[in-house]
Amino acid sequence: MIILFHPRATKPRNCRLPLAILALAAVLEGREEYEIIDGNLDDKPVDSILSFIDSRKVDLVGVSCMPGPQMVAAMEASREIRRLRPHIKIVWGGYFPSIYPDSTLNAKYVDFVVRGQGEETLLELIDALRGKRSFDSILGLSYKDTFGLHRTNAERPMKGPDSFPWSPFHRLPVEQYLRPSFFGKRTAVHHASIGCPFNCSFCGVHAAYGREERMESPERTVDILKHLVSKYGADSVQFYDMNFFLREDHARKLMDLMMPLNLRWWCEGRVDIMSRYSDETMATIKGAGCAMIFFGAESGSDWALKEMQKGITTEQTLIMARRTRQFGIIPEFSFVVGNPKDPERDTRETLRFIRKIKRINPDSEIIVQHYTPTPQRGSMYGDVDGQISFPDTPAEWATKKWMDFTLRIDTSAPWMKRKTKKLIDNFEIVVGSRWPTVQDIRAPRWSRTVLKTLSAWRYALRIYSFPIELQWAHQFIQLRKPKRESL
Ligand code: B12
Repeated sequence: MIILFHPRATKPRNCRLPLAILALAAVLEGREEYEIIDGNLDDKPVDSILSFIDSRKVDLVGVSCMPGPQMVAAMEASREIRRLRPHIKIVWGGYFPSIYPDSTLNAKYVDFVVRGQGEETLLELIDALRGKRSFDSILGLSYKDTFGLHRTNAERPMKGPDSFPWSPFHRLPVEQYLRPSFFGKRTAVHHASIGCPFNCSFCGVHAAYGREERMESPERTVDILKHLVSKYGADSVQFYDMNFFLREDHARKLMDLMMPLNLRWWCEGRVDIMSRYSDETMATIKGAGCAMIFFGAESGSDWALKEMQKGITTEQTLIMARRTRQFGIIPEFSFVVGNPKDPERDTRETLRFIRKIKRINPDSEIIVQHYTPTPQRGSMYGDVDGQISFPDTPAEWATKKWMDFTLRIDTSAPWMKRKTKKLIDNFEIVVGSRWPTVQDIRAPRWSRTVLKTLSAWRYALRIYSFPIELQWAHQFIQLRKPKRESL
């Protein structure tokens, strides 16, 4: 038997379908005996895993994790399983081990790491554990050999979602994952592509997957959505693809097929791609139920965008601020402020730029985060010319310093002056109070009024320092932070 374990990543009220585990379950279905344990629903996942180990023949525990609190939960559970049942093999997969395979393997409780797309690597690993093939023949696998040395096999070429079977939704209590959100009463999640063809220097997606994106066929996306609507009553959906829109013809086809489903939805897009879409396509996107699009605007400085290899311009961001307003779609613009090249200038220019966006489209949701590098595939140094040396073990990643780094709260980066960091944090609280996010459906109307009133003068006069009254107000009014919301 194989155990697929999804450690806790969110508060139970924010939990969503564990897509990684479902993708792996899809290839095990009908082929292997397996169980899914989701720490977001199960308060004592280790006990559940141990009881399977004690009552069945378990060949492997597969742990999925992304950087952040989920990695900490993965670490604690794996450590405990290793301590109590040392004979059980443990494999980690997902964004954390894919980006940091060596740090992951340095942990005594991890035997294997699956990098990038996991379906075929997992099946081949199971075969190898049964002596049917050798570990060194498995693409995308890192492991410890008999001497304890790390072995890193070549990358596995990626396959499109259509190459794999559908997720076995019936293996989970799907209803419990369809949570109320700004988009609807029962919001589902879906990933209609995999990977990303762009090369943004700070992003973890190509670090984990390489530079490719494979789209699911529009027909299959819509069949899956139909299933979620008819069987489980989904009325809205969040698409988790890095780029939900790549080719305009693909987008048009998908929109036409989605239209009859009457879903309200959210997705991620790029300003360079969408600023080139025709008005007709934009109207079709709106007509198919698009309520909000997340754009990585990243910076208000074109030189910083170039530094990040983002491939967009500030002008394209402004165009999308205008176009989303024209078509009645809420844009969510995310910024990673404090570029290492000149953090002060980047911060100054980006804060000014955000004000400009707000003038063009006051409905824009603004996400302000600190510029946080991710080590890239093949990079000789940790990152940023060796200025950051990344932790060697999951335990070190779990310390407060590195958790703040991962969550983009405080990078403690050598290039960032305290003064600049404070300015970014203060601006974030002022802009977030002046325009409280619409996505917090639990916040009462009065709380928004209080925050708007308290912050109006600061925003108008550009006085961001010492926002003590706002910090105080936020202690009573727990407004969800877009993006970090979800934890
Ligand atoms: C959904 C999502 C979330 C959800 C939670 C998802 C979950 N695990 O429950 C929420 C919103 C909570 C979230 C939060 C965060 N996230 Co997030 N998230 C994503 C997102 C949009 C999609 C992930 C997904 O579902 N993919 C679909 C599945 C099918 O793919 P997959 O996860 O890669 O799984 C495949 C392989 O990795 C592998 N695999 C995975 N697990 C396993 C296990 C085994 C045993 C095996 C063999 C294989 C395997 O096989 C799978 C199938 O091929 C990605 C971006 C993206 N589009 O990928 C960012 C992303 C993973 N998140 C990221 C980040 C940074 C965060 C946060 C730290 C953000 C923040 N500032 O707070 C938090 C921390 C979360 C936590 N609690 O630890 C980064 C990570 C990279 C990095 N630079 O560190 C990403 C890449 C976004 C980005 N571009 O920066 N996130």
